[in-house]
Amino acid sequence: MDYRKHCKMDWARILQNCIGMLLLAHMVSSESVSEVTFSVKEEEDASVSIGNIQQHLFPLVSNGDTLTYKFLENNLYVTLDEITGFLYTTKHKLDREILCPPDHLGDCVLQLNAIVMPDKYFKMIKVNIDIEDINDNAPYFLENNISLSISENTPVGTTIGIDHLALDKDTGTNSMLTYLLENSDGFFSIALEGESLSVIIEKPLDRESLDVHQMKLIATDGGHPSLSGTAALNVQVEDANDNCPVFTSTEPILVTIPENAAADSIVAQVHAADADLGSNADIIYSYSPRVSAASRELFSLHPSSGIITFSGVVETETPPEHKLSVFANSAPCPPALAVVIVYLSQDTNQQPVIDISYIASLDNDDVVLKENVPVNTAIALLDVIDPHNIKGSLNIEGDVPFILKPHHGKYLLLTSKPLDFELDKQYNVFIVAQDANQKSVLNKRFIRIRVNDVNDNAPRFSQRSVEASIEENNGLDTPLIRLTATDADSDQNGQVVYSLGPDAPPMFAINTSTGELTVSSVLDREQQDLYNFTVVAADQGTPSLETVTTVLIRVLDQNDNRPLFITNEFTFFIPENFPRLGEVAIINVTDADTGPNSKVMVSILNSTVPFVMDNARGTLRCSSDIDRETADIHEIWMVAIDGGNPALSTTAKVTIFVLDINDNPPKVLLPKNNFSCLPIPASTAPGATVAEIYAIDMDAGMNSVISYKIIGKEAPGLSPFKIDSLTGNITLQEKLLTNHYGMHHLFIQVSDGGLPKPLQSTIWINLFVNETLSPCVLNTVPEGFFQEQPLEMQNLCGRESSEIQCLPLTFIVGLAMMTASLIFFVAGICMFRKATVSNLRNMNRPAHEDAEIPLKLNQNYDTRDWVDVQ
Ligand SMILES: *[C@@H]1O[C@H](CO)[C@@H](O)[C@H](O)[C@H]1NC(C)=O
Ligand SMILES: *[C@@H]1O[C@H](CO)[C@@H](O)[C@H](O)[C@H]1NC(C)=O
Ligand SMILES: *[C@@H]1O[C@H](CO)[C@@H](O)[C@H](O)[C@H]1NC(C)=O
Ligand SMILES: *[C@@H]1O[C@H](CO)[C@@H](O)[C@H](O)[C@H]1NC(C)=O
Ligand SMILES: *[C@@H]1O[C@H](CO)[C@@H](O)[C@H](O)[C@H]1NC(C)=O
Ligand SMILES: *[C@@H]1O[C@H](CO)[C@@H](O)[C@H](O)[C@H]1NC(C)=O
Ligand SMILES: *[C@@H]1O[C@H](CO)[C@@H](O)[C@H](O)[C@H]1NC(C)=O
Ligand SMILES: CC(=O)N[C@H]1CO[C@H](CO)[C@@H](O)[C@@H]1O
Repeated sequence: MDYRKHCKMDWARILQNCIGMLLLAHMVSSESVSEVTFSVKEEEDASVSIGNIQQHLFPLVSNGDTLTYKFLENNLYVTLDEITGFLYTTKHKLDREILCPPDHLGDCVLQLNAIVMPDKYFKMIKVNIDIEDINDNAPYFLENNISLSISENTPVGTTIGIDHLALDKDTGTNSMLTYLLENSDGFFSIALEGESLSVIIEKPLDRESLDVHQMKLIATDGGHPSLSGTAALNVQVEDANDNCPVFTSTEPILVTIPENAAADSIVAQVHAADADLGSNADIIYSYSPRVSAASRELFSLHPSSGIITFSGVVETETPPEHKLSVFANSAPCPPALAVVIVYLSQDTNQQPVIDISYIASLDNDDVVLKENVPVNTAIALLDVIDPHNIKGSLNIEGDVPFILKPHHGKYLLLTSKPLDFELDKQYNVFIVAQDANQKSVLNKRFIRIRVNDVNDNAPRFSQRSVEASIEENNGLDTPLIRLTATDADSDQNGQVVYSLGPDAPPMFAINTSTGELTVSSVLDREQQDLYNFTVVAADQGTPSLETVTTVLIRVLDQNDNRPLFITNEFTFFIPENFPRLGEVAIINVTDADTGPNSKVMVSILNSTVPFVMDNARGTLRCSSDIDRETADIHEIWMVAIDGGNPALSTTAKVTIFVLDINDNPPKVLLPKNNFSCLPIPASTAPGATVAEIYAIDMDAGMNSVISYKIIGKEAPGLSPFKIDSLTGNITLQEKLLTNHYGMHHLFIQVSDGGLPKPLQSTIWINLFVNETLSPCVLNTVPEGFFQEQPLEMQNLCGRESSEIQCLPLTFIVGLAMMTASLIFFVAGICMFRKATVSNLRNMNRPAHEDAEIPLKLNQNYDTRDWVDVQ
């Protein structure tokens, strides 16, 4: 500033002198004024010749006359030789940078006025000395220690603006600066674009390997030889990962405003964007420390909006140009730099002023609107005070949901669209006064409109329905699932409270604030495997808005149920000679669990039984021959095991009664063979039992009831012997006479009572009748014989009713018992057939099995079982 002032005064003096000279020049004839121009390099030593005035004059001097030359005014820098007319430099060096201040435009010319004497040759000469710039000033940095901090993950290629242009007092190429970075090791380069200098990252930074890069920034001018200035450039690598603010425009913003612009009018707005979210994207704008105090006073920068407003207080010495370097700070990023250059124009025209009267309520100078205000809500009344009647108009800049509507010569600011707090919480509305052509902005005002929340959003569940599952036999107060609903409103209006719907079973509970659903009792899948109920999310606005979602809780199975046989003791009846792999019975097993826990395998515990379990069909089958005569009852144990882990099991007892089939013919035990012979004394009394036949039958019931009959004899004719069909006792019928003497062969049929076809065996009974008892020896029996009766099935008592009386009482009792057991048996068969009906029906069965087989009552059989089974 000092040199500038000094310079100004210098020029004022020169100007004064000039005016004096001009007045003088008016007195002399205009022809007597001429102008010469010399040029001299600045900073020359003393007594360097600049040029000669005389050379520029016509040789109009008479003989013997000598001309003398003289400067009109005193000056320090140039002397004029009175005689020769030569101009010389003095010990006061011509310093172009002092004589012509840096902002001086055009050539730097020292203007002097010389006069030529004597009077008869009087002439005024305007001497212009063009001071040529030499590269005598080295570039310099205002700060010789520049510090930057850069986040280590700032990507390669990022440009970081630095407000550290070097200065050079020379002009022209002598002040054209180029910049060079030394010791950067390839990490950084420096770039100059227009007015802004920036550091460019060339290689990925790694704070862990090098946290401070100490480099040298060199500015070199374009002189010959060139000069340079240096500054230390230290880059601190910050350990952070963040996006950094970036100014939307890298070009300097050039603004011209009238000096007398209204106070608080908006000059410009800088805008930087940070790709981060939330508070990481907050940007604070600040002036670079190099912005002068005067500029700061004149232009205030709003730290959050980046709006620069004009204070309106312009002093006479306020410089016309203001370079405002604005940093966008977002820790820990290095600040981004934008440059705003404001020129104060001395246009004396008064600009139109925008006057705002607010209609809507204000809070801290901001307009506050509820988000649900209708379209066309009036916000403010605006007026243009236009002293010079420019006839401009008011307009809103940019795309905002507000319009200006002319209103009795003023303007109403109205809402033009529905507002939504959830979309935009705040609007910066710029009102501009423009001239009639809408070309230039004459004035600009700014209204900040804040939107207040109204409860216009109901909570929203992220899913329409929610599903969760829990294993049965859960612990108490087990957390099931956390429901979350969001509400786009703010504060109370957005605060969500959860509750259970009216259809929720009492064992469920929900935490009103966290939405965590819990179950407070032990669940049993076998009772209920699915719970389907609603959960309500309500906000806290007035009135409150709510949303309902459906919750589906599936109860998962645990192996907590044993397999169950339908009874613990099964009783089945099968006929002997049952076919191999024939189905004995269906073994029903149930398991209340599900999945593998309910897959039941049934097996037989006894290893050596003629039965197998067919799990594929759930049937018990025969595995080998069943012979009632070997075993008429099988008691086996079965176990049912489910597929759970650990598995559960149940055992059941299965009793299988083997029903008789007439598969054994009677076996004659006595006499031993066909050749046994019995002597009968002739004196034997009639009616005496002379011989007995004893036969047995392995079968049971009627199948083992044996009857005897004489079916043939030798010799033919009337035989004195008769056989008791029930006991097999042979008795003498009449007194033996001599004609009876000799051998009697009786062919006896021993028959059982099986139906429909009894089984028989035959035996010869040989009786030798003689006067004396003598041993009887037999070697042969008759080959053929007289068949007494046709071989056929006979009722026990014969067909004639007259023969009934022959039956002894015991037989009738036996018959009654047999009838009774037959009834039980029929009932048993019905049971048995009921269980096996479908299978048995299709089976190829031997014909005799259709017969009704009476049961033989024995110690292994107990009628009590019948009661049990039924
Ligand atoms: C430059 O500044 C840094 C940090 O502010 C400091 O460490 C360094 O010593 C300074 N260098 C000079 C030459 O002043
Ligand atoms: C809801 O959950 C919160 C956070 O876990 C807890 O502090 C609060 O006690 C719970 N409320 C109920 C009623 O359990
Ligand atoms: C749950 O109940 C709702 C309403 O009663 C019904 O629409 C839905 O189908 C049910 N979901 C299931 C899986 O049963
Ligand atoms: C036994 O199982 C069969 C076939 O699975 C079924 O039809 C029948 O009803 C069951 N019987 C009982 C008593 O559960
Ligand atoms: C089968 O095993 C049970 C118990 O071990 C036993 O009481 C029963 O007599 C056995 N049955 C057969 C036919 O071996
Ligand atoms: C006795 O002879 C008859 C006829 O030859 C024969 O069928 C029967 O088996 C014989 N009985 C015995 C016990 O040898
Ligand atoms: C058959 O003979 C045996 C032996 O002599 C005798 O004990 C039995 O009482 C006789 N039976 C009849 C019905 O006479
Ligand atoms: C065949 C046989 O032994 N016959 C005898 C019958 O009895 C008389 C007299 O007692 C004997 O003389 C026979 O030999």
